Amino acid sequence: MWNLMHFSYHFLGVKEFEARWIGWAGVNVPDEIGQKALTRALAEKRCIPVFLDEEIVHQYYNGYCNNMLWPLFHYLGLPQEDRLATTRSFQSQFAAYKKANQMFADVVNKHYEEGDVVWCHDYHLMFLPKCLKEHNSNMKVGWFLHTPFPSSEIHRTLPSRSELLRSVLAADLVGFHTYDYARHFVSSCTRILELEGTPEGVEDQGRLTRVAAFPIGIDSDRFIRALEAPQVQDHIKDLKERFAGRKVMLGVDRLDMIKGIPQKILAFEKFLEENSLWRDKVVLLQIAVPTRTDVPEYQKLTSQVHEIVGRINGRFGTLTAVPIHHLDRSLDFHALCAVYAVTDVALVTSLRDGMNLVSYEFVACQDSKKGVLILSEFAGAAQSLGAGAILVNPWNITEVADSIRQALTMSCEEREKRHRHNFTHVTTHTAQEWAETFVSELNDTVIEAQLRTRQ
Ligand code: ADQ
Repeated sequence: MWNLMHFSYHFLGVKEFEARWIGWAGVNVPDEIGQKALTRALAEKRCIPVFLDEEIVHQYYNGYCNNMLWPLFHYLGLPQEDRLATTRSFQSQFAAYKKANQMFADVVNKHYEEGDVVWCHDYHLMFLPKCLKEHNSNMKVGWFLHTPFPSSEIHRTLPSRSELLRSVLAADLVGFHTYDYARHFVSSCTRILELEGTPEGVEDQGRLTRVAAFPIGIDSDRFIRALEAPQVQDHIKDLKERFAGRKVMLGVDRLDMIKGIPQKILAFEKFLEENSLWRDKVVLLQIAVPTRTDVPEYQKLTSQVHEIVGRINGRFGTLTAVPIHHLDRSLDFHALCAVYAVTDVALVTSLRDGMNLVSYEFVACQDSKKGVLILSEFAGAAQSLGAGAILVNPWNITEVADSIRQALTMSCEEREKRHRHNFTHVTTHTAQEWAETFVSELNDTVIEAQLRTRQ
């Protein structure tokens, strides 16, 4: 889990990171001997584990993070049956959230060396900047959100709305994928906390927290290089044989409510309904890696997707072929690159998504084929890849079905033009550049406490 990065940052003419990672190991290790062994094993990878017990994980990670903040930040209401229960358990879950964040802070403080900068990641750690600054006001602290930050009208429904905003504002630099998310955050601070928003960020009694957009990217070279690897070429050959004579459409998602997988499959059904000539000429590969499998809402989603896929395959399948291949698992890196490379049309229909890196990975693997990207207007990526993609409202399955037809019949020139735009973006706005820009801006912030010492 990517919870926190803890950097020693050296500026030696060439920028390079010497990073240490601090994060929850994702497993319960109750005994001290086990904890010591895991700590030693992870040290080689420069990772430092935080140990959370089962009850904290239940209340903090499954509860407050994934049952409260995750749906709220993606504009998805709580499920009807969970509403009252969540309202009742809010206090204990928020207490666990703060406790867990303090446990992260204790580990950071133990390993912190003067000159380090600390980069906190995501909605799991909104309370961390405050914990760190209370312990050491000279520490440079950044916080980055990987999800959308919702409109202030949504954020103000959170019982802990003010406390969370104030904790994040303790950071020196606060980053989001898009300007919209940054703007929503600043509006929440001005409306809920009555602070002053400035073009640089948010000001509270003379102290400025800088707020800005830092759109993430991928390591595009890694994908482009992988396409030359023999294993990937073998996979490509197999897939081409397997789907010869049919256009390949692709969805790659974590099986999560926000990814709009049922909506995507229903749109594909509508396309098949309305375009009978395409029925045996197109196949949809939906690769959905299960996540948060112990959360009932995710179990329901899995059953719902299986039911829809079964119905459509029963309806449009033949003795020799089915229109949808649905896999409930992840693919290894080489297989994933091969699938991206043979795809004619990628379908990203997130109902909301901070950025969506699948769309970037698809574009990186498409320099020979120049396939079409159909992309939700509610994914952060719509702001960077919108000019090359076909943008859709994923809630409107008629519109998505029409865009599938448009993509499948698009001229080579048009595909080339759109692909060129996106490929240039993906290969120039990389993950490395994203990290360097954030850390360099964080380094450049001047901490109020240091200013006072200089005066
Ligand atoms: P995610 O919600 O996980 O990330 P995304 O950005 O699409 O979404 O990244 C998913 C990653 O998992 C990709 O690298 C993809 O290749 C991989 N993946 C997904 N399904 C897979 C499968 N079936 N098999 C193999 N690999 C699979 C969160 C936010 C996003 C934001 C990122 C980064 O929700 O909005 O873009 O963080 O900030």
